[in-house]
Amino acid sequence: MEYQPKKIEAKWQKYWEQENLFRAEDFSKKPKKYILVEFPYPSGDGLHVGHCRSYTALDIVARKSRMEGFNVMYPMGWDAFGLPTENFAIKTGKHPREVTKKNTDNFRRQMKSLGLSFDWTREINTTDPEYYKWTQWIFLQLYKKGLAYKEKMPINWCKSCKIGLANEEVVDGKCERCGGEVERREMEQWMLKITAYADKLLKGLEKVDYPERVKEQQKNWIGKSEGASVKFMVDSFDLEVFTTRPDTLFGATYMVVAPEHELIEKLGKKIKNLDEVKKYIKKSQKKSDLERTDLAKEKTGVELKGIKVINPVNKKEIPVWVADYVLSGYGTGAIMAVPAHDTRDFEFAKKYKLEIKQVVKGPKGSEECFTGEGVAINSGAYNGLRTAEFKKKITLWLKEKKLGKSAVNYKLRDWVFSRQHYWGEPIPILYCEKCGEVPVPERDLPVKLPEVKKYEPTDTGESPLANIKNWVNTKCPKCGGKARRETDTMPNWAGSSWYFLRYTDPKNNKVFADKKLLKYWMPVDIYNGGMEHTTLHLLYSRFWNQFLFDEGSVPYGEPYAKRTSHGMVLGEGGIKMSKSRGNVINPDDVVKEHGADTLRLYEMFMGPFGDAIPWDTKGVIGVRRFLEKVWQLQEKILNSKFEILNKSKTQNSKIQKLLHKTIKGVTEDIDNFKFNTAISKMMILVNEMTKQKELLTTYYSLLTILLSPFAPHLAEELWEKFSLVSPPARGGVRGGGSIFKEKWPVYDKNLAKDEEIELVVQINGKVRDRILASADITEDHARELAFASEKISKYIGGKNVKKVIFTGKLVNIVV
Ligand code: ANZ
Ligand code: ZN
Repeated sequence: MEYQPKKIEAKWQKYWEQENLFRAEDFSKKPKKYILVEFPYPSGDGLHVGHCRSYTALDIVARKSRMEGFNVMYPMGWDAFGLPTENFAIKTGKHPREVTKKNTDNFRRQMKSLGLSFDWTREINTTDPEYYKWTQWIFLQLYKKGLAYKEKMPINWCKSCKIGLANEEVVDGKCERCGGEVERREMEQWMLKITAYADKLLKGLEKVDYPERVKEQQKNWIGKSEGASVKFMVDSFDLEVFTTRPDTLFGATYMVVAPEHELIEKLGKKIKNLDEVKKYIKKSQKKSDLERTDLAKEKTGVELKGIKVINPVNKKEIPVWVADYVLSGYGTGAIMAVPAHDTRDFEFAKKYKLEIKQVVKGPKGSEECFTGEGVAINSGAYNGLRTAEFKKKITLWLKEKKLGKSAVNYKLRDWVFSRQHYWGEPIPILYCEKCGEVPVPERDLPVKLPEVKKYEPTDTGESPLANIKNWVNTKCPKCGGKARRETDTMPNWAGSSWYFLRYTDPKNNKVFADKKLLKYWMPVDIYNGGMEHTTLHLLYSRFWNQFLFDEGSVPYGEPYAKRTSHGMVLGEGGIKMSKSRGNVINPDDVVKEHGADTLRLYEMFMGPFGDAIPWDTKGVIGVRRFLEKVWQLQEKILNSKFEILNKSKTQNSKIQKLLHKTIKGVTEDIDNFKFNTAISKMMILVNEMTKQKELLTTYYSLLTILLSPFAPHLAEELWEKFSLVSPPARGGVRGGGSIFKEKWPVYDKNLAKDEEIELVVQINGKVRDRILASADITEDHARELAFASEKISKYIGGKNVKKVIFTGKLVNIVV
């Protein structure tokens, strides 16, 4: 009897589809569970084994949840706008729509071949006009509330992609997509005011169940800083700075302005070394923000000769420098430098021999540049105050004297929302010769992408849409006069910012989703995705959902109740999988050779779910053997055709106990996303079963159910074969047909309990202590317990331990 995954898998995939087994039912009486994985960008390369890891894990959770009585929604769709498809279209002349169709067909085929239990009736595609109509609609709502606006922005311009990149799309000064060089360019861009939601996005984190590292990253990304703004006087000009440490004002020995700061132009005539300053500014404009703030890089700057400012607390004159470690886009673009207590200023002051004045006393042995909190010194009347109190007092004083006030700053920037590309959602705005900027009326949505012959972006930086005159030129909905369409499209983050809402009501053409359905299905109960999406997609989509909540369009402020994250699947040897390295594992090949169940099980067994793990072909084979072992257990059932409970009772009691322990373990492990240990527990059980001469069908059926979320095809096949001859797993009536209509087994507490023994501890053969321990205690653990005993350590005293003997129930220590 041979295990033939190919035959089995095709059979059951067909059956599940025919039976519509995984359809989520709107308004079912059962409790709902909305399980979501990040939908993929359907690239031409097909599914990555990294995708499979995420989808399989949540498939396990979905299948188990259904068996536990939940009405599960586990949907899938395509985040299909994006550059690779457009670039491919440019190369081949094929329409991005065709390319997308081909790629999504391939992705869908691959997912089905893995036996993933998606509800395919809810499939969505962000490039479908019926979908992006609503993406445009949400944009219009943001626009009406002043949260979408146009601004001239220095943007990161990728020369080879000819596209403006958001800061987060620039990695190490290079384009995230093509690795090409990025320069700064000023361009009019659509912006979304995510900064207006900074506080809400922070607050919302308190209510959700996200991993601590995800919360931490979002908090840091939002980067809320509380401090004060302070005015320093230069001539008639106020130089305003933002500081988190107003208590160090007495230690400000110089000022720094960013190269872009208006002061330089305003006071240009007074700057004696203006040429030198201008040269410096030019040089620093070539650097990215990242390079400029890189702590490891040496700081540079030039003094603005001839200019002095006055420190408002002690009326002392101090010099002003321009240096690019101060960013124009943060705070006020100027700082007071306190070299004694700020590392960057310290480094700079050392280099240029500027005054360093200590104003905070730290604990004994503090570093030369002490950045912590302490007690004020050299600060006039404030001496002796602790940092927190000093901050409060000086902020009050600044306010009284109209020299400053308390201030809050965020690292978070508004979201650059324009792309000069074809394959994205057109931004639904018109420019009328008379009325100016006019939003497209909602009744005219969607603004569909026109057919074009060429997808190349233009060299002027305009979108290829700009060349399609009969699309661009249109009538103004307000006055009927001549108008032009906006030719920028949305970034590929747009469609994914609300797709979780659309799944609840994917075909609605009156609203983006029905309110009652949103109320029933939302929030997403578990959302799994990559850590790399923490600060972009996860934050963007929380922003849109919170905005729609404020608009009364969705019922809950936070879209995701719980977030989980899978680790990357690396290439063999631990390096990243990539085409150029030739180490990409194609899931199709693994399915062909070993079957989908092996691939699924392997990806879950490879290591802890959250860790990055290298692919290991030997591990795949090991898992395949395990499935074969499970398959072979059938023979033991055939032996026990005349299953008489009494007869089998004694010989199976060990199995029975282990089985209940395994049910408990697997149930808890799945709940805790410990898929690898769930599998090892099943492996232990199967090993024990293999040792038996015969096996009760009841026990085999229970094993089959436990394994079913992991290896669903094999489980269905075995279930079909054996559940008929066996009494139903829990003594009830058979669900009929699929194993996935069965109930998830409940363990017997008494049977699942670890049996305890009295571990006898001897010293030189004499019993000195007895310790309660688990019956299957390991040697290491037994030794640990023995040496931790107070009685024993008293007997050992300072003596040398020569030998430790362990027999399972006894530890003998020879001294
Ligand atoms: C004086 C001072 C003394 C500062 C001290 C710190 C420590 P976060 O937490 O990042 O908000 N800063 C302000 N604007 C800046 C800009 N545009 N570019 C670079 N640095 C800037 O840090 C705020 C602190 O970073 C501010 O507080 C300022 O330095 C600096 F012992 O002011 B501090
Ligand atoms: Zn008009």
